[in-house]
Amino acid sequence: MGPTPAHERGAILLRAAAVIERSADEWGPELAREEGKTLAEGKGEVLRAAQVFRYYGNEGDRTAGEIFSSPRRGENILVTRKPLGVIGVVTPFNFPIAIPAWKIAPALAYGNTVVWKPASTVPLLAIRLAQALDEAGLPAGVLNLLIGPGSIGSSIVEHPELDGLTFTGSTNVGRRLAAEAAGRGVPIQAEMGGKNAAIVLADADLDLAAEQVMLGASRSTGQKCTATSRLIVADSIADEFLAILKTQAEALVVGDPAEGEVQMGPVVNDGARKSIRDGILELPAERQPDLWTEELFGPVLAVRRAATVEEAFEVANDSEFGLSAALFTQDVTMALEAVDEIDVGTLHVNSESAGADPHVPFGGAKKSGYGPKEQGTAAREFFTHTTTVYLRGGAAGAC
Ligand code: UN1
Repeated sequence: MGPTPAHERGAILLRAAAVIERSADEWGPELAREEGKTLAEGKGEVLRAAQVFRYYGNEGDRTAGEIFSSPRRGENILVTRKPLGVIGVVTPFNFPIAIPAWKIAPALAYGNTVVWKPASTVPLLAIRLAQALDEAGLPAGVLNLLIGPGSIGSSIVEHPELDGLTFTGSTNVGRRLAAEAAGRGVPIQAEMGGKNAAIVLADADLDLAAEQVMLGASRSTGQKCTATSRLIVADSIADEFLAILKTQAEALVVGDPAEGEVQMGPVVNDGARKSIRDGILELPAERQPDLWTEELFGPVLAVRRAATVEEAFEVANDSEFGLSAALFTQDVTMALEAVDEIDVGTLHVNSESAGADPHVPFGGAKKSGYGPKEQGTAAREFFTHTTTVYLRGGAAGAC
């Protein structure tokens, strides 16, 4: 009988994409209410989930493996791919439908089954995604949604029949799950912290840079692993730039995300609010440098000045994380130098540090990530394993 053809699996994902897309006007506001981001971001995120499903829904039309020349006559070497099996998916609160989409869509596209534990703060959007797949005709038991406390994540990783685990969330939890998975020989993909720098060089268009830095720091109320949380600004323009940024920060409309004109809603819950506030206000003087190094996961921007471009890049690299960075300059030579010098998984030149597209790799350098990257063809590296097939004809003497 063989496995379900990739095109058949893809057809289900494409139908799910259509359900998600046509539900965006309803689920976007639900997402905003449940998670706290703005209505525009909520709807945008739902549409992004549809886009991710559409991308992986077409995976059957792309290459399924590789063929190599053999050094021996009459032989071909094929590299085929198979699903890992049962994939545990553990997702964070900050993108209640987009992050699950970019884990679950490739897991299913490549023929795996899924046991999914979403963050306990965002069950509604998890249910919506499961409904979309159900309506699209996903067979029962292929996706299993477990709603409940964090301990469910540990139970998933401890399960003897788990074949792979994909996680996005805090560095502490990610490292614990990675250690546990490694101890069991289970492959893991973990996408964790960021402390992403925006570097504004002296020649930058300061208005553009200020607008983008603000977006990077304030969208989703700073609760993105790709958010801009460090600003490095060239000494010579620092006063002018910080004044523009201050004006923009003061103009930001903060409030109830259900109101259309609001640009920044609340953080996810009171615990988050307290830990962000304490991270700034209760910080003893000797621990001030922590603001530069620790991810607060809120709309907080630590600022440093740099005398030279070299120093700016050095300071940008001064982090255990390496998820994303943004560089503002009009000088292509500087941009190319940044590509070489700044150690990150994603580099934005003249745009904010956040953002991801379904067809290109996403993930961090250094300690931001563990295991293969997400999205695009990178996802295939994690959700499949290869079989190298040495293939010769069967008739004796045929070659
Ligand atoms: C984005 O920058 O649009 O948890 C996506 C996060 C990341 C996703 C960021 N995994 O914030």
